[in-house]
Amino acid sequence: MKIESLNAWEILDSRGRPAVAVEARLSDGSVGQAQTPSGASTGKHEAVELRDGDAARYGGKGVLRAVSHVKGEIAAAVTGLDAGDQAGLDRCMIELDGTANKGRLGANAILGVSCAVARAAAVSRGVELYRSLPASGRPLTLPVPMVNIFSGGHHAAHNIEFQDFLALPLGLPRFSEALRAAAAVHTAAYELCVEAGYVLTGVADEGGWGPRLKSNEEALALLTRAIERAGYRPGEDVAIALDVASTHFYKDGVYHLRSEGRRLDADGMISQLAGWCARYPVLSIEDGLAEDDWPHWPELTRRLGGRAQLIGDDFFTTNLARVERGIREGSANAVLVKMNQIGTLTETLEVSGRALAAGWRAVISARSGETEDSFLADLAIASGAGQIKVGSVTRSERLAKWNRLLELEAKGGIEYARLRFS
Ligand code: 2PG
Ligand code: MG
Repeated sequence: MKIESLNAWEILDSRGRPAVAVEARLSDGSVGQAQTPSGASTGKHEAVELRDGDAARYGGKGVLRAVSHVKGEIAAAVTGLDAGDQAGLDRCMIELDGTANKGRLGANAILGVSCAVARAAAVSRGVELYRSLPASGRPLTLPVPMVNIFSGGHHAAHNIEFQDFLALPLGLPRFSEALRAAAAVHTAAYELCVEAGYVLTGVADEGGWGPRLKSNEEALALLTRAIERAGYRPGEDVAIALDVASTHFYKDGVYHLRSEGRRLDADGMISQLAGWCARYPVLSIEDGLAEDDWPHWPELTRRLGGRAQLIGDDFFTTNLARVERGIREGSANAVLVKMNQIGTLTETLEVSGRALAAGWRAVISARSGETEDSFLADLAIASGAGQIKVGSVTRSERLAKWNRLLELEAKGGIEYARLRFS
């Protein structure tokens, strides 16, 4: 089956900002659509999300240029290519763009095409998307969910510095049981906040709670109590995962934990995280240090790597060269994998595959700006990564992914990925 035509248009994401939708049509009549996500706490090494910059439309955030690149240059280049050859399609678009960061055509344009064609190919083959995606060489697994309970930082008006306090239901036997545990923790967290007198009038960007807590540590204490209140054993049934997103409160060698009244250098930050890991059931820390703090990441991993997974998000930006350096230098032991940080499906799978081959863990992740596209759920299964982070258990752009995983669990035939921390 060959690519016959592409169409694209501007849609809105979960923050009401423009995103790219692409439809690919194949020679046998198969059709596939995809929608692109968008981050708020972006790393500076991410591929470029092309925005129009025309202040008269969506404050400059329109994506009509990316849309016209799909319908014009990209369509002209990829029409007639074999839709079953994902690597060939992605290589063609990378070469057509010609920049190191996809800044000319836009990673949003390129990723939209990459995923829409993958979907159309699955339709053409008559199989579920996860069965049609390029084989990772690893067993297909239903991933363990990482579920946002409290938000801070860029996702909740900077109430506290850390961006995500997540439930990691690692001790449950099935995906649906793990998600149910996370939902129970989410409800318990709400009750605890109300009892403590916090005003909860809405949810944060990813559907979790964003109360005006006094400090990051208060969020850790509340989440631990919420796990207990929901009837689970902290650290055994349900652990805590943190996205510190520290790049966003790091300046000139100093980590500014304003809510804690502390200004820490990298060593101080590592000790602070180690202290919290000892007092609370924290088993996963993302971006504990800043995106270019290469000299200190190996020390963080030496200190905490025996107990916790140390994930690079803004640090690695789903970029193979950065992950290779991280592996060489022992900088971390896990990578966050976001398709739009790099801009093609092939490169995304390369990064998760490389991390897993090095004995690291990989977490397939959504962005804070999302759509109803559930592609990520199938990607998490196909990659064999074993973990997925999608936000909370509210808001339909999040549920599109969770509900797709529930559907695939119900249909059977895919093992659940158990996570073990020593
Ligand atoms: C992150 C993501 C998702 P954003 O930092 O991991 O939680 O946020 O998409 O804003 O980068
Ligand atoms: Mg992050």
